Amino acid sequence: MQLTDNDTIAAISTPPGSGGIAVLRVSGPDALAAIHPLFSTPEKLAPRQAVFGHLTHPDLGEGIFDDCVVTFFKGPNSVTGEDLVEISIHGGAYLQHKLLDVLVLSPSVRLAGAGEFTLRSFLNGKIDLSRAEAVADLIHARDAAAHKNARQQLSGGLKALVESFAERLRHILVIIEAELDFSDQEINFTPTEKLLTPVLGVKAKTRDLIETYFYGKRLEDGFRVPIIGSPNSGKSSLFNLLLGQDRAIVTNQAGTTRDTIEKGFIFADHTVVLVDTAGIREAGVQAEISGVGRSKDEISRADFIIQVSAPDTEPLSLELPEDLETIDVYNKIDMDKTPPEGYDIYLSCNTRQGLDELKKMIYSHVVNISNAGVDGVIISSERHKDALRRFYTQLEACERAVLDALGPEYIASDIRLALDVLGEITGETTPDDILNQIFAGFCVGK
Ligand SMILES: Nc1nc2c(ncn2[C@@H]2O[C@H](COP(=O)(O)OP(=O)(O)OP(=O)(O)O)[C@@H](O)[C@H]2O)c(=O)[nH]1
Ligand SMILES: [Mg+2]
Repeated sequence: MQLTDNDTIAAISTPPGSGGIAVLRVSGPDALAAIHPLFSTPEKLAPRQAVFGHLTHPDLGEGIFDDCVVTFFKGPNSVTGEDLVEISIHGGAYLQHKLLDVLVLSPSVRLAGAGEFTLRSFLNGKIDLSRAEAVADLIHARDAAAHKNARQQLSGGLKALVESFAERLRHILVIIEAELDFSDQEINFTPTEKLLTPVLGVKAKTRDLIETYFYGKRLEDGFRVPIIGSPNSGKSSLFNLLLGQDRAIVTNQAGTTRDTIEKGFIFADHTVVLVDTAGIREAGVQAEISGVGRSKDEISRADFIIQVSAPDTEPLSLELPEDLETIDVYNKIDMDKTPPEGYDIYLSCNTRQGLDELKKMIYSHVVNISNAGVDGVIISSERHKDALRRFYTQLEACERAVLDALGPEYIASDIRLALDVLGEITGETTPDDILNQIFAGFCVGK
Protein backbone atom coordinates (compact mmCIF):
# COMPACT_ATOMS: atom_id res chain seq x y z
CA MET A 1 0.00 0.00 0.00
CA GLN A 2 1.35 3.41 -0.98
CA LEU A 3 0.97 5.94 1.82
CA THR A 4 1.06 8.93 -0.49
CA ASP A 5 -1.64 7.90 -3.02
CA ASN A 6 -4.13 10.62 -3.68
CA ASP A 7 -6.27 8.83 -6.22
CA THR A 8 -9.90 7.74 -5.85
CA ILE A 9 -10.66 4.43 -4.21
CA ALA A 10 -13.82 2.34 -4.00
CA ALA A 11 -14.91 -0.62 -1.90
CA ILE A 12 -17.91 -2.42 -0.45
CA SER A 13 -18.21 -1.43 3.19
CA THR A 14 -20.59 -4.17 4.28
CA PRO A 15 -19.85 -7.91 4.06
CA PRO A 16 -21.02 -9.17 0.64
CA GLY A 17 -24.10 -11.35 0.67
CA SER A 18 -25.12 -10.16 4.12
CA GLY A 19 -28.53 -9.15 2.75
CA GLY A 20 -30.30 -5.98 3.88
CA ILE A 21 -28.62 -2.84 2.65
CA ALA A 22 -25.05 -2.68 1.37
CA VAL A 23 -22.94 0.47 1.34
CA LEU A 24 -20.26 1.14 -1.26
CA ARG A 25 -17.86 3.94 -0.56
CA VAL A 26 -15.88 5.99 -3.04
CA SER A 27 -13.27 8.38 -1.66
CA GLY A 28 -10.93 10.78 -3.44
CA PRO A 29 -10.94 13.75 -5.81
CA ASP A 30 -13.03 11.93 -8.47
CA ALA A 31 -15.59 10.38 -6.12
CA LEU A 32 -18.44 12.56 -7.35
CA ALA A 33 -17.43 12.28 -11.02
CA ALA A 34 -17.43 8.48 -10.70
CA ILE A 35 -21.08 8.28 -9.60
CA HIS A 36 -22.42 10.95 -11.98
CA PRO A 37 -22.84 8.78 -15.12
CA LEU A 38 -24.55 6.00 -13.13
CA PHE A 39 -26.99 7.95 -10.97
CA SER A 40 -30.45 9.11 -12.12
CA THR A 41 -30.37 12.59 -10.55
CA PRO A 42 -26.73 13.62 -10.06
CA GLU A 43 -27.69 17.31 -10.08
CA LYS A 44 -29.46 16.82 -6.73
CA LEU A 45 -26.29 15.67 -4.97
CA ALA A 46 -25.37 18.26 -2.34
CA PRO A 47 -23.04 17.81 0.63
CA ARG A 48 -24.49 15.82 3.55
CA GLN A 49 -27.82 15.09 1.88
CA ALA A 50 -29.10 11.61 1.21
CA VAL A 51 -30.62 11.53 -2.28
CA PHE A 52 -32.91 8.70 -3.41
CA GLY A 53 -32.74 7.65 -7.06
CA HIS A 54 -31.70 4.70 -9.18
CA LEU A 55 -28.65 3.39 -10.93
CA THR A 56 -28.71 2.96 -14.72
CA HIS A 57 -25.87 2.52 -17.15
CA PRO A 58 -25.23 0.24 -20.14
CA ASP A 59 -22.29 -1.34 -18.24
CA LEU A 60 -24.71 -2.26 -15.42
CA GLY A 61 -27.02 -4.10 -17.85
CA GLU A 62 -30.37 -3.21 -19.35
CA GLY A 63 -32.90 -1.01 -17.52
CA ILE A 64 -32.72 0.00 -13.90
CA PHE A 65 -29.93 -1.81 -12.06
CA ASP A 66 -31.14 -0.97 -8.54
CA ASP A 67 -32.74 1.75 -6.44
CA CYS A 68 -30.23 3.54 -4.28
CA VAL A 69 -29.57 6.31 -1.80
CA VAL A 70 -26.46 8.37 -2.49
CA THR A 71 -24.89 10.59 0.14
CA PHE A 72 -22.11 12.98 -0.76
CA PHE A 73 -19.64 14.35 1.79
CA LYS A 74 -17.48 17.20 0.57
CA GLY A 75 -13.87 16.97 1.75
CA PRO A 76 -12.45 17.87 4.19
CA ASN A 77 -15.78 17.40 6.01
CA SER A 78 -15.88 13.66 5.55
CA VAL A 79 -14.56 10.71 7.50
CA THR A 80 -11.60 10.31 5.13
CA GLY A 81 -11.03 14.05 4.84
CA GLU A 82 -11.57 13.74 1.05
CA ASP A 83 -14.63 13.93 -1.18
CA LEU A 84 -16.59 10.84 -0.23
CA VAL A 85 -19.67 9.26 -1.80
CA GLU A 86 -21.65 6.53 -0.08
CA ILE A 87 -23.99 4.50 -2.25
CA SER A 88 -26.57 2.39 -0.43
CA ILE A 89 -28.08 -0.39 -2.54
CA HIS A 90 -29.77 -3.72 -1.85
CA GLY A 91 -27.36 -6.11 -0.20
CA GLY A 92 -27.13 -8.96 -2.71
CA ALA A 93 -23.64 -10.20 -3.56
CA TYR A 94 -24.20 -9.81 -7.35
CA LEU A 95 -25.49 -6.23 -6.97
CA GLN A 96 -22.55 -5.13 -4.84
CA HIS A 97 -19.82 -6.72 -6.92
CA LYS A 98 -21.29 -5.61 -10.25
CA LEU A 99 -21.58 -2.00 -9.10
CA LEU A 100 -18.03 -2.07 -7.74
CA ASP A 101 -16.76 -3.57 -11.03
CA VAL A 102 -18.39 -0.77 -13.00
CA LEU A 103 -17.14 1.96 -10.64
CA VAL A 104 -13.55 0.84 -11.05
CA LEU A 105 -13.92 0.81 -14.86
CA SER A 106 -13.52 4.57 -14.57
CA PRO A 107 -9.79 5.22 -15.16
CA SER A 108 -9.48 7.45 -12.09
CA VAL A 109 -10.98 4.94 -9.63
CA ARG A 110 -9.33 1.81 -8.28
CA LEU A 111 -10.23 -0.82 -5.70
CA ALA A 112 -9.36 0.19 -2.15
CA GLY A 113 -6.71 -1.78 -0.30
CA ALA A 114 -7.24 -3.18 3.21
CA GLY A 115 -7.84 -0.40 5.72
CA GLU A 116 -7.28 2.30 3.13
CA PHE A 117 -10.27 4.45 4.11
CA THR A 118 -9.05 4.53 7.71
CA LEU A 119 -5.49 5.14 6.52
CA ARG A 120 -6.70 8.21 4.62
CA SER A 121 -8.55 9.45 7.72
CA PHE A 122 -5.27 9.16 9.57
CA LEU A 123 -3.12 10.76 6.86
CA ASN A 124 -5.58 13.63 6.53
CA GLY A 125 -5.46 14.28 10.26
CA LYS A 126 -9.03 13.14 10.99
CA ILE A 127 -7.95 10.60 13.59
CA ASP A 128 -4.67 9.74 15.26
CA LEU A 129 -3.15 6.29 14.94
CA SER A 130 -4.40 4.99 18.29
CA ARG A 131 -7.97 5.85 17.27
CA ALA A 132 -7.49 4.26 13.84
CA GLU A 133 -6.39 1.08 15.57
CA ALA A 134 -9.43 1.29 17.82
CA VAL A 135 -11.63 0.97 14.71
CA ALA A 136 -10.14 -2.50 14.17
CA ASP A 137 -10.62 -3.36 17.85
CA LEU A 138 -14.24 -2.23 17.70
CA ILE A 139 -14.91 -4.49 14.72
CA HIS A 140 -13.26 -7.47 16.42
CA ALA A 141 -14.81 -6.92 19.87
CA ARG A 142 -16.40 -10.18 21.05
CA ASP A 143 -17.97 -8.99 24.28
CA ALA A 144 -19.21 -5.91 26.11
CA ALA A 145 -15.91 -5.31 27.94
CA ALA A 146 -13.82 -5.37 24.72
CA HIS A 147 -16.40 -3.15 23.04
CA LYS A 148 -16.28 -0.64 25.89
CA ASN A 149 -12.49 -0.48 25.72
CA ALA A 150 -12.45 -0.01 21.94
CA ARG A 151 -15.02 2.79 22.27
CA GLN A 152 -12.89 4.43 24.96
CA GLN A 153 -9.86 4.37 22.66
CA LEU A 154 -11.92 5.50 19.67
CA SER A 155 -13.08 8.52 21.63
CA GLY A 156 -9.42 9.44 22.05
CA GLY A 157 -8.70 8.15 25.59
CA LEU A 158 -5.21 6.85 24.85
CA LYS A 159 -4.38 9.87 22.71
CA ALA A 160 -5.40 12.27 25.50
CA LEU A 161 -3.29 10.38 28.03
CA VAL A 162 -0.26 10.25 25.74
CA GLU A 163 -0.66 13.96 25.04
CA SER A 164 -0.77 14.74 28.74
CA PHE A 165 2.55 12.86 29.12
CA ALA A 166 4.04 14.76 26.19
CA GLU A 167 2.78 18.07 27.58
CA ARG A 168 4.55 17.53 30.89
CA LEU A 169 7.79 16.58 29.17
CA ARG A 170 7.61 19.52 26.77
CA HIS A 171 7.24 21.81 29.77
CA ILE A 172 10.60 20.53 31.06
CA LEU A 173 12.11 21.19 27.64
CA VAL A 174 10.88 24.80 27.82
CA ILE A 175 12.57 25.27 31.20
CA ILE A 176 15.81 23.67 30.01
CA GLU A 177 15.89 25.58 26.75
CA ALA A 178 15.46 28.85 28.63
CA GLU A 179 18.46 27.83 30.71
CA LEU A 180 20.48 27.05 27.61
CA ASP A 181 19.61 30.44 26.11
CA PHE A 182 20.98 32.19 29.19
CA SER A 183 23.84 29.79 29.84
CA ASP A 184 26.44 32.54 29.33
CA GLN A 185 24.82 34.69 31.99
CA GLU A 186 24.78 34.36 35.74
CA ILE A 187 21.49 32.58 36.38
CA ASN A 188 20.54 29.90 38.87
CA PHE A 189 20.07 26.41 37.47
CA THR A 190 16.59 24.96 37.86
CA PRO A 191 16.36 22.90 41.06
CA THR A 192 16.60 19.16 40.33
CA GLU A 193 13.20 18.59 41.88
CA LYS A 194 11.45 20.81 39.37
CA LEU A 195 12.73 18.61 36.55
CA LEU A 196 12.50 15.32 38.38
CA THR A 197 8.92 15.55 39.68
CA PRO A 198 7.23 15.57 36.27
CA VAL A 199 9.54 12.82 34.94
CA LEU A 200 8.74 10.60 37.92
CA GLY A 201 5.03 11.38 37.65
CA VAL A 202 4.90 10.41 33.97
CA LYS A 203 7.06 7.37 34.67
CA ALA A 204 4.69 6.06 37.37
CA LYS A 205 1.66 6.51 35.13
CA THR A 206 3.46 4.84 32.23
CA ARG A 207 4.25 1.82 34.38
CA ASP A 208 0.60 1.56 35.45
CA LEU A 209 -0.47 1.86 31.82
CA ILE A 210 1.92 -0.91 30.74
CA GLU A 211 0.44 -3.09 33.49
CA THR A 212 -3.06 -2.68 32.05
CA TYR A 213 -1.87 -4.73 29.07
CA PHE A 214 -2.28 -7.91 31.10
CA TYR A 215 -6.01 -7.22 31.30
CA GLY A 216 -6.16 -5.65 27.83
CA LYS A 217 -4.81 -8.85 26.29
CA ARG A 218 -7.60 -10.75 28.02
CA LEU A 219 -10.09 -8.37 26.48
CA GLU A 220 -8.83 -9.58 23.10
CA ASP A 221 -8.24 -13.28 23.77
CA GLY A 222 -10.60 -13.95 26.67
CA PHE A 223 -9.70 -15.38 30.09
CA ARG A 224 -8.29 -18.90 29.75
CA VAL A 225 -9.69 -21.16 32.46
CA PRO A 226 -8.84 -24.88 32.27
CA ILE A 227 -10.67 -27.44 34.42
CA ILE A 228 -8.02 -29.66 35.95
CA GLY A 229 -8.29 -32.77 38.12
CA SER A 230 -7.92 -36.52 38.49
CA PRO A 231 -9.65 -38.81 35.99
CA ASN A 232 -13.37 -39.28 36.61
CA SER A 233 -13.66 -36.37 39.04
CA GLY A 234 -16.35 -34.77 36.85
CA LYS A 235 -14.39 -32.19 34.82
CA SER A 236 -16.30 -32.82 31.60
CA SER A 237 -19.59 -32.84 33.51
CA LEU A 238 -18.71 -29.44 34.96
CA PHE A 239 -17.55 -28.13 31.57
CA ASN A 240 -20.94 -29.05 30.07
CA LEU A 241 -22.83 -27.64 33.04
CA LEU A 242 -21.09 -24.25 32.85
CA LEU A 243 -21.56 -24.04 29.10
CA GLY A 244 -25.17 -25.16 29.32
CA GLN A 245 -24.69 -27.75 26.58
CA ASP A 246 -23.47 -31.34 26.23
CA ARG A 247 -20.25 -30.53 24.47
CA ALA A 248 -17.78 -32.93 26.14
CA ILE A 249 -18.23 -36.71 26.45
CA VAL A 250 -19.04 -37.90 29.97
CA THR A 251 -18.70 -41.58 30.98
CA ASN A 252 -17.97 -43.48 34.17
CA GLN A 253 -14.68 -44.67 32.64
CA ALA A 254 -11.60 -42.91 34.00
CA GLY A 255 -9.56 -41.49 31.12
CA THR A 256 -12.51 -40.55 28.88
CA THR A 257 -11.22 -37.10 27.90
CA ARG A 258 -7.87 -37.41 26.13
CA ASP A 259 -7.62 -34.22 24.14
CA THR A 260 -8.43 -30.75 25.40
CA ILE A 261 -11.71 -29.17 24.29
CA GLU A 262 -12.25 -25.46 24.63
CA LYS A 263 -15.24 -23.20 24.27
CA GLY A 264 -15.65 -19.50 24.91
CA PHE A 265 -18.65 -18.12 26.68
CA ILE A 266 -19.58 -14.66 27.88
CA PHE A 267 -19.34 -14.23 31.60
CA ALA A 268 -19.57 -10.94 33.49
CA ASP A 269 -19.32 -9.12 30.12
CA HIS A 270 -16.01 -10.86 29.40
CA THR A 271 -15.13 -13.84 27.24
CA VAL A 272 -14.09 -16.81 29.34
CA VAL A 273 -12.48 -19.66 27.41
CA LEU A 274 -13.27 -22.78 29.38
CA VAL A 275 -10.99 -25.75 28.67
CA ASP A 276 -11.88 -29.35 29.47
CA THR A 277 -8.71 -31.40 29.98
CA ALA A 278 -7.63 -35.01 30.34
CA GLY A 279 -7.57 -36.24 33.95
CA ILE A 280 -4.04 -36.20 35.29
CA ARG A 281 -2.59 -39.54 36.45
CA GLU A 282 0.34 -41.84 35.75
CA ALA A 283 -1.32 -43.06 32.58
CA GLY A 284 -0.70 -46.20 30.57
CA VAL A 285 -1.65 -45.80 26.91
CA GLN A 286 0.10 -43.28 24.67
CA ALA A 287 -3.05 -41.26 23.88
CA GLU A 288 -3.69 -40.67 27.55
CA ILE A 289 -0.06 -39.74 28.21
CA SER A 290 -0.26 -37.12 25.42
CA GLY A 291 -3.55 -35.86 26.88
CA VAL A 292 -1.95 -35.42 30.30
CA GLY A 293 0.90 -33.47 28.63
CA ARG A 294 -1.68 -31.13 27.11
CA SER A 295 -3.39 -30.65 30.46
CA LYS A 296 -0.05 -29.53 31.87
CA ASP A 297 0.44 -27.11 28.96
CA GLU A 298 -2.98 -25.67 29.72
CA ILE A 299 -1.98 -25.06 33.32
CA SER A 300 0.99 -23.01 32.13
CA ARG A 301 -1.25 -20.86 29.90
CA ALA A 302 -4.08 -20.43 32.41
CA ASP A 303 -5.30 -17.14 33.88
CA PHE A 304 -6.74 -19.18 36.73
CA ILE A 305 -7.85 -22.80 37.00
CA ILE A 306 -10.79 -24.76 38.35
CA GLN A 307 -9.42 -27.81 40.13
CA VAL A 308 -11.91 -30.63 40.60
CA SER A 309 -11.72 -33.37 43.23
CA ALA A 310 -14.33 -36.01 44.09
CA PRO A 311 -14.94 -38.58 46.86
CA ASP A 312 -14.47 -41.55 44.51
CA THR A 313 -11.19 -40.45 42.86
CA GLU A 314 -7.56 -40.25 43.93
CA PRO A 315 -6.27 -36.76 44.85
CA LEU A 316 -4.51 -34.91 42.03
CA SER A 317 -0.94 -36.21 41.66
CA LEU A 318 0.53 -32.95 40.44
CA GLU A 319 2.06 -29.96 42.13
CA LEU A 320 0.58 -26.72 40.79
CA PRO A 321 2.55 -23.46 40.46
CA GLU A 322 2.33 -21.53 43.71
CA ASP A 323 1.17 -18.26 42.18
CA LEU A 324 -1.58 -19.89 40.11
CA GLU A 325 -5.04 -18.70 41.17
CA THR A 326 -7.12 -21.79 41.80
CA ILE A 327 -10.78 -22.43 42.53
CA ASP A 328 -10.84 -25.69 44.50
CA VAL A 329 -14.02 -27.61 43.77
CA TYR A 330 -15.13 -30.73 45.63
CA ASN A 331 -17.55 -32.40 43.21
CA LYS A 332 -20.12 -35.21 43.67
CA ILE A 333 -21.18 -33.78 47.03
CA ASP A 334 -24.40 -35.80 46.56
CA MET A 335 -22.28 -38.93 47.22
CA ASP A 336 -20.59 -37.70 50.36
CA LYS A 337 -22.38 -36.83 53.60
CA THR A 338 -19.14 -35.82 55.42
CA PRO A 339 -16.98 -34.01 52.88
CA PRO A 340 -13.45 -32.94 53.86
CA GLU A 341 -12.91 -29.30 54.82
CA GLY A 342 -10.84 -26.75 52.95
CA TYR A 343 -12.45 -26.55 49.50
CA ASP A 344 -13.74 -23.29 47.99
CA ILE A 345 -16.86 -24.87 46.51
CA TYR A 346 -18.85 -28.01 47.31
CA LEU A 347 -20.62 -29.00 44.12
CA SER A 348 -22.81 -31.63 42.57
CA CYS A 349 -22.94 -31.62 38.79
CA ASN A 350 -25.89 -34.00 39.12
CA THR A 351 -28.09 -31.87 41.40
CA ARG A 352 -26.46 -28.47 40.55
CA GLN A 353 -25.91 -27.81 44.24
CA GLY A 354 -23.13 -25.23 44.60
CA LEU A 355 -23.28 -24.15 40.94
CA ASP A 356 -24.34 -20.57 41.71
CA GLU A 357 -21.54 -20.19 44.27
CA LEU A 358 -19.05 -21.46 41.71
CA LYS A 359 -20.29 -18.98 39.10
CA LYS A 360 -19.98 -16.16 41.64
CA MET A 361 -16.42 -17.20 42.34
CA ILE A 362 -15.52 -17.29 38.62
CA TYR A 363 -17.09 -13.86 38.36
CA SER A 364 -15.01 -12.49 41.21
CA HIS A 365 -11.81 -13.88 39.64
CA VAL A 366 -12.60 -12.21 36.32
CA VAL A 367 -13.53 -8.92 37.97
CA ASN A 368 -10.47 -9.12 40.19
CA ILE A 369 -8.22 -9.31 37.14
CA SER A 370 -10.27 -6.60 35.42
CA ASN A 371 -8.65 -3.29 35.92
CA ALA A 372 -10.06 0.20 35.88
CA GLY A 373 -7.07 1.35 33.83
CA VAL A 374 -5.11 4.59 33.96
CA ASP A 375 -7.63 7.45 33.63
CA GLY A 376 -9.94 4.77 32.23
CA VAL A 377 -7.43 3.72 29.54
CA ILE A 378 -6.48 0.07 29.08
CA ILE A 379 -3.99 -0.88 26.41
CA SER A 380 -4.61 -4.07 24.48
CA SER A 381 -2.18 -3.68 21.61
CA GLU A 382 1.27 -5.28 21.63
CA ARG A 383 2.51 -2.29 19.62
CA HIS A 384 1.37 0.18 22.28
CA LYS A 385 2.89 -1.93 25.03
CA ASP A 386 6.20 -2.10 23.18
CA ALA A 387 6.28 1.68 22.55
CA LEU A 388 5.37 2.41 26.20
CA ARG A 389 8.14 0.09 27.41
CA ARG A 390 10.70 1.92 25.29
CA PHE A 391 9.25 5.24 26.47
CA TYR A 392 9.64 4.04 30.06
CA THR A 393 13.30 3.11 29.45
CA GLN A 394 13.87 6.55 27.96
CA LEU A 395 12.27 8.17 31.03
CA GLU A 396 14.69 6.20 33.20
CA ALA A 397 17.51 7.70 31.14
CA CYS A 398 16.04 11.21 31.72
CA GLU A 399 15.83 10.51 35.43
CA ARG A 400 19.48 9.42 35.55
CA ALA A 401 20.56 12.46 33.53
CA VAL A 402 18.79 14.77 36.01
CA LEU A 403 20.09 12.97 39.11
CA ASP A 404 23.65 12.80 37.79
CA ALA A 405 23.42 16.51 36.84
CA LEU A 406 24.66 15.63 33.35
CA GLY A 407 23.79 19.08 32.11
CA PRO A 408 20.79 20.56 30.35
CA GLU A 409 21.82 19.42 26.82
CA TYR A 410 21.82 15.77 27.89
CA ILE A 411 18.51 16.02 29.70
CA ALA A 412 16.94 17.82 26.74
CA SER A 413 18.22 15.20 24.31
CA ASP A 414 16.83 12.34 26.45
CA ILE A 415 13.47 14.08 26.67
CA ARG A 416 13.32 14.58 22.91
CA LEU A 417 14.05 10.88 22.39
CA ALA A 418 11.29 10.02 24.86
CA LEU A 419 8.86 12.29 22.98
CA ASP A 420 9.76 10.57 19.71
CA VAL A 421 8.90 7.15 21.11
CA LEU A 422 5.64 8.53 22.47
CA GLY A 423 4.78 9.92 19.04
CA GLU A 424 4.76 6.37 17.66
CA ILE A 425 1.55 5.67 19.55
CA THR A 426 -0.38 8.54 18.03
CA GLY A 427 1.35 8.10 14.67
CA GLU A 428 3.34 11.33 14.64
CA THR A 429 6.65 9.51 14.43
CA THR A 430 5.57 6.07 13.26
CA PRO A 431 7.65 4.79 10.34
CA ASP A 432 5.79 4.13 7.07
CA ASP A 433 6.43 0.38 7.06
CA ILE A 434 4.80 0.06 10.48
CA LEU A 435 1.84 2.14 9.29
CA ASN A 436 1.47 -0.14 6.26
CA GLN A 437 1.53 -3.17 8.51
CA ILE A 438 -1.11 -1.74 10.85
CA PHE A 439 -3.56 -0.79 8.10
CA ALA A 440 -2.99 -3.98 6.11
CA GLY A 441 -4.47 -5.79 9.13
CA PHE A 442 -7.86 -4.12 8.53
CA CYS A 443 -10.44 -5.53 6.15
CA VAL A 444 -11.06 -4.03 2.72
CA GLY A 445 -13.79 -1.39 2.89
CA LYS A 446 -12.70 -0.10 6.31
N1 LIG B 1 -22.94 -38.72 41.67
C1 LIG B 1 -22.34 -37.87 40.88
N2 LIG B 1 -21.71 -38.29 39.77
C2 LIG B 1 -21.10 -37.39 38.98
C3 LIG B 1 -21.11 -36.01 39.28
N3 LIG B 1 -20.38 -35.39 38.34
C4 LIG B 1 -19.97 -36.31 37.46
N4 LIG B 1 -20.39 -37.54 37.84
C5 LIG B 1 -20.13 -38.82 37.18
O1 LIG B 1 -18.73 -39.11 37.24
C6 LIG B 1 -18.32 -39.80 36.07
C7 LIG B 1 -17.15 -39.10 35.43
O2 LIG B 1 -17.58 -37.85 34.95
P1 LIG B 1 -16.75 -37.05 33.84
O3 LIG B 1 -17.38 -35.71 33.75
O4 LIG B 1 -16.63 -37.83 32.60
O5 LIG B 1 -15.36 -36.97 34.56
P2 LIG B 1 -13.98 -36.42 34.00
O6 LIG B 1 -13.28 -35.79 35.13
O7 LIG B 1 -14.21 -35.60 32.79
O8 LIG B 1 -13.23 -37.77 33.60
P3 LIG B 1 -12.00 -37.99 32.59
O9 LIG B 1 -12.33 -37.30 31.31
O10 LIG B 1 -11.96 -39.44 32.42
O11 LIG B 1 -10.80 -37.45 33.25
C8 LIG B 1 -19.55 -39.89 35.17
O12 LIG B 1 -20.17 -41.13 35.36
C9 LIG B 1 -20.45 -38.77 35.69
O13 LIG B 1 -21.83 -39.01 35.47
C10 LIG B 1 -21.80 -35.60 40.47
O14 LIG B 1 -21.85 -34.41 40.82
N5 LIG B 1 -22.38 -36.56 41.21
MG1 LIG C 1 -13.54 -35.76 30.87
